[in-house]
Amino acid sequence: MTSGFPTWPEELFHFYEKECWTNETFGSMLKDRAKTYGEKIAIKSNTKELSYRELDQKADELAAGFQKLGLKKGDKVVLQLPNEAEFFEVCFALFRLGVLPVFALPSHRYSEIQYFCEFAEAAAYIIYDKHGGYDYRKLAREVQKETPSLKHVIVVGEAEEFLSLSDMYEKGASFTEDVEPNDFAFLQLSGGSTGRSKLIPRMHNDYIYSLVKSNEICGMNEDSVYLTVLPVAHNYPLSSPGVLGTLYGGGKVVLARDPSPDEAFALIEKENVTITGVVPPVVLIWLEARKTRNEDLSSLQVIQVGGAKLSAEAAKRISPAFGCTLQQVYGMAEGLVNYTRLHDSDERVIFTQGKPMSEYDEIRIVDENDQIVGISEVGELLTRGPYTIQGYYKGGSHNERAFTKDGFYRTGDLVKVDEEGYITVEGRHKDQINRGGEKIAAEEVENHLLAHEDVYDAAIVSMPDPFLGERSCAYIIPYREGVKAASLKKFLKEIGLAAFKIPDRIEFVQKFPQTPLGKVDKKSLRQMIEEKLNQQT
Ligand code: J2J
Repeated sequence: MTSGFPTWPEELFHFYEKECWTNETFGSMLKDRAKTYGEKIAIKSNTKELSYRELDQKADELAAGFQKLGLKKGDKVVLQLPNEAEFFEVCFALFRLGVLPVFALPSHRYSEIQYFCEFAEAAAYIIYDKHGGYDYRKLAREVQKETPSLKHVIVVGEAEEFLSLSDMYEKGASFTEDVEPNDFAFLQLSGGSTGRSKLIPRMHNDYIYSLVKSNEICGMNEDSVYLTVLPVAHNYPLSSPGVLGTLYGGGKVVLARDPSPDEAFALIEKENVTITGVVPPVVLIWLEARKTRNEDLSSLQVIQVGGAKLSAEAAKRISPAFGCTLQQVYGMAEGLVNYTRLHDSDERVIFTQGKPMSEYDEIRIVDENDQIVGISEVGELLTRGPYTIQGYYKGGSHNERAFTKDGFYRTGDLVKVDEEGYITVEGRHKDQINRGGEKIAAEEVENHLLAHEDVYDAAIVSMPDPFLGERSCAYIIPYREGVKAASLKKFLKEIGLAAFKIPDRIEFVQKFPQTPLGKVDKKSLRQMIEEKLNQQT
């Protein structure tokens, strides 16, 4: 494997290898499931249905096609596909070939994609032609101009001057993989807090272990039908237990184009969906919609809510409204995932974000000096375990700040833990906005704003929002009077920043409040905007 990947401490590695990991690869897992389940439907999208046998076959044919194109073990490929069956054909093909996909989101634009391609030295970029009214080929043209490593752009649909995915299948090919369970399988994206998104390297072994544990806790089996309403490249719908957990368990994955009640409720009724995972704003919309709509949702056994804090008021309404179990999920693409258990008391399910899924997850709650705090006291959550990374890809000195010397990941989340290990998320000390589950690294957007000729300084903070939980507010010190918020937003859009990162609100000020150490006092800025919002209502 090429450099840039963290090495695990040998002792820990051998311990997990013995105690936890199943020593499978994604490729071997799919082969086994194809043998067991054959013509059973694995994936159903709006346009396509694939049995386990077909998915396995397509993955082989594509792996052979990608190999013929010159992609080889250790290469990286930026993958930006919506919730369609091709996502999995491509993914499993790359897994078999040992090529690592970087899981970009459909909402990413030039700024993010160009960075991922360059940073990962991606050999290929795989896209849909058009989706959600956006033409990804236009983006590919711009990115390819700037990225010498990017040899191929492969398009699902109308390829124009690029390669068409449909020409890549080597019909009837079978493919023998040369991949080990301890190889890194893909690069997931971090929410980030400093600068750009970091890339998270996950191994076949550690990720598959997270599927095994998720399946146990979420009751997944071959009768499970999982509805994917969030963008599938997110770690949560991919693995908690998500699409990959469902396939591991031999169930059926149903892909929704979006989380609207029109789409989701119709699919739950038609496909007899048993479990789905959403973020808090989606469940709020569903709760409202449920009052007036009459689809039969009785197949639903579990609604998972995670990605951002669910209010206790909303949590209380979910089981009565949908006649099923609520499961809170608090996880992170770096590893650790916590679940409330399906038979937990209402109290637990409403007020906590669950407990770690593995008995081998280690949890430390510490104060600012890294001293362990007492039970039920709030502190930062540090964690280490059999599926939590030991470092970011090419993380450099950032790895030293993000991990302790003994390999604990600093989550940046402020939590408290009760006697039985259940965690409640109380806040965050990382400089990030959690906009309804979408994470925004303040510094990334601030740096872009600082590139504007009228901006002397910029500080981005969260502001409370009844629907998304948080939205973003940019405080700006301008060089001159008369600068307009709209022109700054337009500037960010034009440099190709994903829409969810563009500040929801911009406030102009003469100076920023400062901490005693002379840093921007973001706590005061958050209070300032909160007071202003309160006065307006
Ligand atoms: C409060 N904050 C939460 C929750 C995540 C399962 C579920 C979610 C993610 C995810 C994931 C939260 N309450 N229930 O990868 O496998 C915030 C925390 C956390 C950060 C991680 C999974 N659930 N969060 O959201 O990598 O701040 O993963 O550290 O996108 O989201 O974000 P991400």
